[in-house]
Amino acid sequence: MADDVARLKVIREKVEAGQRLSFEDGLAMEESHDLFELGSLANLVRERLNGDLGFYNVNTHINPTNVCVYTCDFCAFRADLGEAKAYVMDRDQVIERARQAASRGATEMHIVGGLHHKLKLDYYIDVVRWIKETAPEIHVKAYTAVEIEYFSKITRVSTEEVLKRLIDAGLGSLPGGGAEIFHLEVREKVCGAKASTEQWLDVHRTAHRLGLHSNATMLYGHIDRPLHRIDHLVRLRELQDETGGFQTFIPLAFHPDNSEMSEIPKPSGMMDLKTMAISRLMLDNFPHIKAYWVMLGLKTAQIALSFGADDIDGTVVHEKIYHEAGAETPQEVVVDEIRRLITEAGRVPVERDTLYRQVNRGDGRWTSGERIATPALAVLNP
Ligand code: V47
Ligand code: SF4
Repeated sequence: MADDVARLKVIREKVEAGQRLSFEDGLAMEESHDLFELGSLANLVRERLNGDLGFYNVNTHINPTNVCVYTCDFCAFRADLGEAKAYVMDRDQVIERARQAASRGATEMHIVGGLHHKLKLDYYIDVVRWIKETAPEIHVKAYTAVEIEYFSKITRVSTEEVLKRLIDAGLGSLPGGGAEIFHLEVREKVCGAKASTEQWLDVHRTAHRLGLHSNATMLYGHIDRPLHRIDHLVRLRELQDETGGFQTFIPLAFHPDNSEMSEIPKPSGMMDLKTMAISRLMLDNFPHIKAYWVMLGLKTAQIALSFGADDIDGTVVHEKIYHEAGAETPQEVVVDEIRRLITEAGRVPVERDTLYRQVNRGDGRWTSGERIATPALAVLNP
């Protein structure tokens, strides 16, 4: 206990001085039970970077197919070819989704899906094109690094070329999925067949070089241990030092239902908030940390706004990945409810677009304004 207090005191001094925390500091925070001190430190960094702002967006999810060649242990979403629940969306269905999204005033469509045994890269490119042709104003945040790597493998063209073809079709940025846990001890066990850690990082490096922004995630609360999580965060921090292309980090809480790891309990509230705080503290060069309410639940996501998070994602519609794994959150939360939760948490609600520009609404139309700056990043990482 005395040790814990002494170690957190040193960590506080570093955080107050704007110094980078080490791998060992990360492990010390993982070992600590002082949730309030960790939260207070994370809040300090959160307010330094994003003041009192609480971001949200108006978005929709689309999962073009659930058929997947891979069999990640944690996944309740995937289906085999020919299985009853297997589906592939056709052009009309995608266009209908884009129309619905546009009529709801969505600024973003988030695409993620399975890696189908037979579909060609052209299908995945068409999905982006169909959306942009239907709703050119909507930002398409599409395909995880795992998907990009798979497209490259099946077409035998480089990931750079795959990204360029998607950009030509209207791709705006990459979501953060597929990162899971980078450490080999875990990755090999839970999702060994898909893109490796190096491949995941390299797709993001390439995307950043091509001018795309991207997000990053970490799937925690299954067989991962403190060492694996800190290793994951440090690897992301290193790539961000190199490229500066990441916008947001999203810790994803494991949902066990209907997965191969259904015997593992859901992460506790303590673990959710600790992981949020430690992520904010270790990822000093990431502008934003997202408390994805769909997986955390609205109540924890709201509290997370005081434990390092500055964003609670959007009015997500048609989310399948978590709901098939047992998420009990509603499919859509209306804007008024999101704003109320943010305000009640003592933050100022700001609707952002995918690239963190303030969204202005009026007469049923919306426009993006200026990018919202996080000036303290420049001070922390000159
Ligand atoms: O990569 C799959 C995860 C991810 C389960 O970039 C599971 O803004 C928990 O990455 N329990 C896809 N997690 C979703 C994703 C995401 C979500 C929200 C916002 C953004 C963003 C990205 O979902 C997968 C995997 O890590 N996942 N199954 C499960 N049972
Ligand atoms: Fe396939 Fe993604 Fe599910 Fe893994 S997590 S089985 S890659 S759909």
